[in-house]
Amino acid sequence: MMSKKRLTGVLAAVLITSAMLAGCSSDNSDTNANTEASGAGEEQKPTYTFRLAESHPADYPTTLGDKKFAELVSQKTDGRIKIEVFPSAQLGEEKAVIEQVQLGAIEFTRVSTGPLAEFNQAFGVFSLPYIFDNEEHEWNFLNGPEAQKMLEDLSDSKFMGLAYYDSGARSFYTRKPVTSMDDLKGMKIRVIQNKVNIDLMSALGASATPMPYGDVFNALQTGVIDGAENNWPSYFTSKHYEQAKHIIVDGHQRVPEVLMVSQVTWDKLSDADKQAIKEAAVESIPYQREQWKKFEKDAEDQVRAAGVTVTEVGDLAPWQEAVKPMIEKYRADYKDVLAAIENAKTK
Ligand code: GTR
Repeated sequence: MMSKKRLTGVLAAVLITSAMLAGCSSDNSDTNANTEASGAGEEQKPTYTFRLAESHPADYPTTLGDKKFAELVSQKTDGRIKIEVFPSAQLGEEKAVIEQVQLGAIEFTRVSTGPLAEFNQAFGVFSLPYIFDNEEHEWNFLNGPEAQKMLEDLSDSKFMGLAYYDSGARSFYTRKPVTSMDDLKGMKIRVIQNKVNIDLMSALGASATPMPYGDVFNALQTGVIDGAENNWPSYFTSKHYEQAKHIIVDGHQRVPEVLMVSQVTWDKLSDADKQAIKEAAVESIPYQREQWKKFEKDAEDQVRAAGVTVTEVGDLAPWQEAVKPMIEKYRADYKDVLAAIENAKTK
């Protein structure tokens, strides 16, 4: 008789396989239909319907980028490759989605490089604080060869990185007023789960509480955490600003987003289809960045209008000083990439 453990394993394998087939099965029938319609002898190109998991709502700038990407893929493949965008974490929270993409059960996703760092250590560099001076510095680096190679090297973790998307800068927001770095001491701050974030919070004297994004609103409401951190658009759309009404704008991290595809899916595609998908991803970037700019401003205006207390940090030097030792701790791991980031500084 099969042991319970083994049976669970088999069931899991069956579920995964059927999920993978679900992504492509209708495609085979489409392909067959095409073959019949166009007659024998002509080379048939397969059709596909893929899913793209997105944690943000339908009108959020990353979701708009995803949709633009899907539209361009469809255009470039004469409608043969259809990518359906599932917003609002319908397919799960980021970490669970990344696992599913690794297995090929979900084909595409847009995720933050924050949770991705637990799957591909190189991406942890983006969680190091104050490494980018501003948006221009960040994008100089993202468009350069080292950051592009990181996308390709995602294949070591069973993904193919297609493009970076903008995500602005993250700042702290809390239930109780915080107007200086010292006020954060002893507070429980929700972070995206990764090693670097945990060290960052200790460096600031706070304690890191990792949890999925979708749980943060309740945790703020019930006081399980004292605060969290994010960019203006997420602070706004998640409604965290209703519970954590004090924001201190230190912009500690610029953690870009990544559009990526499962290696399992990627390996099934023809070179021409891979090319079309890559091009579509790259062409969707300017649109996403434009949407980001608009929405970021709008989100900030809206939370200010809602009466949130905003403290601008005039002098970042004490913050940067406080995190220096933790950055040094990671220097050996990220030596080359940190040098490339330094070189990408705009004069
Ligand atoms: C947002 C990011 C999400 C998610 C979230 C979080 O800025 O776009 O993908 O990572 O932060 O804090 O979990």
